[in-house]
Amino acid sequence: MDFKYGNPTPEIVFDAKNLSGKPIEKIERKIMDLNMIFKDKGASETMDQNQIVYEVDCYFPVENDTEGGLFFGITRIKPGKVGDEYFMTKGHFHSNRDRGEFYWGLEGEGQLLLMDEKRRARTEVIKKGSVHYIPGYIAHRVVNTGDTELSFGACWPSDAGHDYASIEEKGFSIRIVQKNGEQHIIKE
Ligand code: S6P
Ligand code: ZN
Repeated sequence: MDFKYGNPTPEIVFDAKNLSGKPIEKIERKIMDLNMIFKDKGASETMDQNQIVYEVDCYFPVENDTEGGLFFGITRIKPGKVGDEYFMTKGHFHSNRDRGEFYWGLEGEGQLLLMDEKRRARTEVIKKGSVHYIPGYIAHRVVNTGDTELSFGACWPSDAGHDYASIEEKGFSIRIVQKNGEQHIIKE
């Protein structure tokens, strides 16, 4: 690594729309990848399975599982609903449960769902300028409750790993749905 002062070229640059610079890994999640997370399976099955729900641009400067390293990402969630439930990320615990993470809002508005291993859940409003510290042992999911794209940044340890299976199996204990034009939190 080059430590000279004033290197004019940043490793990567980001805005609310994308991440660029060094090789960026791009992940797309479509309705077909997310049928199991929404409450209304009938509604998701009738939708265009190729419709993109969210995209993630990731910068992995070190190998996966490196102790002491960090990863960086930008997630963009489209506006939309499956039945009355807003588009959202899969959500996960970290495989190494004690690893934390930062999220920060870039554009749009939504809710960050946080849930501990006893399934106690709470929400934080995520929007431009909001910063969210997600401690270890806490599952996290973001829901786009607005009618524009919601984008947010994330920084997490390179040895955190992702446990999606626990969420696919049991879900979160709360969901965010729209009723009479307003967002509501419902308990499972
Ligand atoms: C990684 C970090 C984010 C998510 C992204 C998509 O630890 O939390 O980059 O990967 O927001 O969410 P999910 O739940 O599908 O990984
Ligand atoms: Zn995470």
